[in-house]
Amino acid sequence: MDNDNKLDRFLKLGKAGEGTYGVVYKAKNKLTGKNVALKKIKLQKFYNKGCSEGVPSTAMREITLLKGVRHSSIVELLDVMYTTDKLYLVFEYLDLDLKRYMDHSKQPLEAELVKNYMKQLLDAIAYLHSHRILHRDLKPQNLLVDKEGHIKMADFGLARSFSLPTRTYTHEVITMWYRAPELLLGEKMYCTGVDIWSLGCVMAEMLMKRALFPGDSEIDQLYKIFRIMGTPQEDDWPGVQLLPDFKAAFPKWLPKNLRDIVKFNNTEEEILLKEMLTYDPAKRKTAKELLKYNYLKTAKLTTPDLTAFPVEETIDEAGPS
Ligand code: INR
Repeated sequence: MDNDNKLDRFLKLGKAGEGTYGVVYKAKNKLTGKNVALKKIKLQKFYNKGCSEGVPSTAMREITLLKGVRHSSIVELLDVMYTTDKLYLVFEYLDLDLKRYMDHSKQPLEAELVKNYMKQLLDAIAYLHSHRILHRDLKPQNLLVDKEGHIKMADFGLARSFSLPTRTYTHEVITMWYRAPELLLGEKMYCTGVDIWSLGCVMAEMLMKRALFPGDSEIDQLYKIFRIMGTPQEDDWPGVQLLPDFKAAFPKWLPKNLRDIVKFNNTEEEILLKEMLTYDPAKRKTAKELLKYNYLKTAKLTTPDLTAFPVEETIDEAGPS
């Protein structure tokens, strides 16, 4: 199949965003009239080492994996096109990400909307983890929302085939606000708990309308966590002092009550968030366990308030009249 011709099936409508590895365009499938997200990834020479036809085998393996992922709360990878120096990933398209939605809303998200989103996100994470896939970079920018109340994860999985970067392809700094403490302390054997921590940070942000731990460097990130959660100790997190980047000289902060920082709507909400922000990754509940919590039993599809987001007019199938 000639991939250059395949690309002609899409009409680029404009830039949607910039992911970690490449620019994302809003595009239209000329045949079906459906909008898609077209993600262009420039392949560096490095990735081509030892690979036939210029396609990095690790990336291709990962993409094969992604194509097998099917969940209502994960953006669907529809197609993959590649040339010698570029990869094009075709995804389903959603008009808005959670970061923009939160930036534009005047208040913290409604309790019912937070619950709705948490149910869908934990469901998606349980699905990914059951397929032994870690997202590793959950954050509001990677969570796409629609007007019906769905939320979908994007920009995941690829992070595994390319090593954890510190900057995007345009040299933008990658946020550490959602990074789990075990990662910040240099744990190499991290597991599914890293995604639960990130999701906890996202939940707190939906309730506060600002980030819970907005660090601007690795040490600032750790200290932002420590100042609220307390400096981790051996009694609540056995083995923490043995992690590569743990320092005996860390200031010893006492834990604050999260209730004094996050304005909870009810106790069940507070219980769920506290579980997700448990220090010891071994004690942190899994997505499957959290899905059994009472809080989520009453979750239902709740629509976001999109009055501040007029639906932008795009060229439709018939073209401009
Ligand atoms: C929007 C994005 C809407 N939709 C930014 C965006 C602003 C407004 O990145 C996006 C995507 C979409 C998107 O609709 N589908 C996907 C991004 C990505 C994958 S990725 C799929 O992987 O994060 O670049």
